[in-house]
Amino acid sequence: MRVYLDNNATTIVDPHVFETMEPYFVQKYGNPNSLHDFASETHPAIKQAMEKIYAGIHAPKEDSVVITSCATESNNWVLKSIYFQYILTGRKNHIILSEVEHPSVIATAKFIESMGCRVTYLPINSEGLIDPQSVRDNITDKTALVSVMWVNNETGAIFPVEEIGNICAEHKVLFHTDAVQAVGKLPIDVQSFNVDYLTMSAHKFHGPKGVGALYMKKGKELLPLLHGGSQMGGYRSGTLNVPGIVGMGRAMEQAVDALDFEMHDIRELRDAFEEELLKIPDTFVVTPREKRVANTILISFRGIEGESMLWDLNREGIAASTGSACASEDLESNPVMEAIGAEADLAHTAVRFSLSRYTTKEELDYTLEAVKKAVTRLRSISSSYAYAPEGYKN
Ligand code: 7TS
Repeated sequence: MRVYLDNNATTIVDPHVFETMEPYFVQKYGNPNSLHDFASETHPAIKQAMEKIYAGIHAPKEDSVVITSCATESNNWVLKSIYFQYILTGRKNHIILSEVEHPSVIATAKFIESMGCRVTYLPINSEGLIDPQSVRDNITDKTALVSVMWVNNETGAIFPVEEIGNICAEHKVLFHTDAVQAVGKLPIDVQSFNVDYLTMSAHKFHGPKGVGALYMKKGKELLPLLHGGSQMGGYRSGTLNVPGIVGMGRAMEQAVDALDFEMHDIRELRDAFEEELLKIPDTFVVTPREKRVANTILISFRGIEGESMLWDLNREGIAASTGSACASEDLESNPVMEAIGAEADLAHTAVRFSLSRYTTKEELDYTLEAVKKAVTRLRSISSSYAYAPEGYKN
């Protein structure tokens, strides 16, 4: 059996999405900006796809949704443009983020920090959550931007973006949220709370890789990301990725349609699986279930390196993760485990299982047995587990 439980890293392309994209490679391949029928026959599909993306986040027509190549690009754009518009010009000198943002936000913040911007990294508490009050406490009249993700990719924790957005509005500070892990898992309505910029990525909700987007509120426009032609309103020039846009639109539509299923049926599957995992002695999960999206489990198995567990599971055909794939090659401990202050030996024990609407109970039953087998094998050879003091093991 092959089981894919790394859906926070990427998802399978929904076959309907693939079908919708297919004609735009070999049949309708015109450049949408050209002046002939090869071009104009792509226009209805692009228009429809953009309407679906707007509808999926309830964006009003006057606001912009700019298609990018990925969430990393959207996140880089927001922070770097804010640097050019507000920091470099001396109007402001400060931005605020959570300390567990995706590396595409953290690394960009470090870069603009090296160029003279002050950056505050807000801590998370022992449940992996953010206190909105900490945003209020750190805002000054020189703060240009607050950037806090909607859902954490490691734990699945839902951050209080509504409260944070309102605090930003009160203080006239711009607010960006990386909603990559929220699309398709929570209802998104950019008109229901204060948000100026919102990042998305199609491959996290059964769309194609290489297509992302940035929502941008009217009146809060960033500088153009790529100068050139007039594509994407001049904000991101370059020939449109027609199949990608068409695919993202269809994926967004399906994500909205499947939302109830994701929020309820997947939650039931996840909860039952998690309860069984937690019956294994010396295991724990950071964020309480009701404060998480329905698909994610970040679980620690005391005495077992996360990478060893992945190795054993992979041999059984099961794909899981120790955290963000973007950071997993350097064998660093999970950033969230570090941020909550987990002891060094525990910080390396986290394993992330992330489900999707394609996950079945049979796959989870199979995975549970494989995890139990791996725990027995790995603990029998674990020096840290074997030498644990009395009372250390329940
Ligand atoms: N933001 C968040 C919250 C993410 O989870 C990711 C990818 C990105 C941005 C980057 O997205 P991309 O479109 O540029 O690829 N996160 C993960 C992960 O958790 N494991 O692998 C990739």
